[in-house]
Amino acid sequence: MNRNALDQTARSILQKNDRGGYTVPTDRLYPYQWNWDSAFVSLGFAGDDRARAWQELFLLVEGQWDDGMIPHIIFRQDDPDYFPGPSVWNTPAGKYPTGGISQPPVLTSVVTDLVDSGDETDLAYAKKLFDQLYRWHTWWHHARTPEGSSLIATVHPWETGRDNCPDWDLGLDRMTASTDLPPYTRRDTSHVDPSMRPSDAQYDKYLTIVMAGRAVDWDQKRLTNEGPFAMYCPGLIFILHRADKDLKRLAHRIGKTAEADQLAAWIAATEADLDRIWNPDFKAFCARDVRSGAFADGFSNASPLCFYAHAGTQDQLLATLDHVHRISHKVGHLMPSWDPDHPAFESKRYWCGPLWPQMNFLLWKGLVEHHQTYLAHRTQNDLARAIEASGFWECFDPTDGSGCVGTDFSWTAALWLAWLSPSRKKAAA
Ligand code: 9WN
Repeated sequence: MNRNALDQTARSILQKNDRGGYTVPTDRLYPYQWNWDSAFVSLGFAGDDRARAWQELFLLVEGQWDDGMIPHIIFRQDDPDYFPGPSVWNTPAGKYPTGGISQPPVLTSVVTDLVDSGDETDLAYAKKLFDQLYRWHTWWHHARTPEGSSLIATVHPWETGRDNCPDWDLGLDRMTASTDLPPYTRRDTSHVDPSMRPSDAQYDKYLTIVMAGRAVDWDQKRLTNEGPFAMYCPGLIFILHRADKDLKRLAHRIGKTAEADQLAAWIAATEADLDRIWNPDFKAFCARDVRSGAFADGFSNASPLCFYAHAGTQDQLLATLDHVHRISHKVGHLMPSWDPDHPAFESKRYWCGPLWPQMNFLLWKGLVEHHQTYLAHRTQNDLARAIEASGFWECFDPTDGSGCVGTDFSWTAALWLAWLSPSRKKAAA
């Protein structure tokens, strides 16, 4: 398909997935508003309609909990197409029912991107969102920090946005699936090819963690300290670290001095503790089990987000580049979600191999900001080629660029418009 036609298709996908001010990731498979999906989608609207871009974000923060968490899903209606729905999560009543965990805080950096590429109206919108964003950052740094750690951990693979990445096998293998799970029917496997989705055994464990959240009445600090699963995720840590820095800049700009000081303290504490996720044998930032201290032993597409976060020593960044170069020779399309040299690599199974548009975008930003021109070009151009050849899929097989899992996907369409299309407008600059 030629590039002008792709612009039109991308716009029509966003229109089709628009549910009146917020956008579902794709029809049927994911029929609700998801947290980091909406952040990327906002960039896609921003080139044509700034007000609509901001509306996406304002509707997302409507899901914020009293404790500050902005949840990973907002259930504005009950839709039998998705499992697990609101009655399974059974979270405390807010304006809407929601999921009981969060997702990578890209939202903050999208807000500051819109301010950087915008005008006084954008700044006014950002000011209105500031307090809610700051409360969310406070929540991460309090509710998700295990005893003695300045790095945040996660309690559920879904919270990382990288559901069945082999990164999580360590933590999932340590826990046992509850034998008391109510009988349930997965819905995802009836919408898409089941061989591209997580396994049933993984779903039993995902559900077991949800039940553990319910058992502590969704007390998030308790879930972090006592829950069945606790792992450090380089993706979450690096995305929050960048978001802390971006929010600090905004805080200074709008005169929120005390908040800027607190953000500076979190930034310094994260930097001082970063070796906690540096795997010295593998020489990369890797996921790590909180309770056993064991490291994952493969390179994921979250490992090189140290560039996006502007974190790590010179030696750590160089070793990370060596891994990205190694992998760039193994696949036709950078950046696979899991290491092609690892036995758990599967080129079409969700987070076990496929390349993900939103992860490429974050990695590209980091590489550009570090003047890594060749690899930056690969992450951008390899994805553009895959979209041109295959369409707007949720993710792509990195070996041949064919599409995987969901079709007509919102973040793929949005990032095409904001970042990949030759006719792109300023939003994601
Ligand atoms: C669970 C919506 C979401 C993305 C995640 C992706 C997938 C959900 C699922 O879909 O997760 O949150 O049911 O598989 O892994 O990154 O936000 O697009």
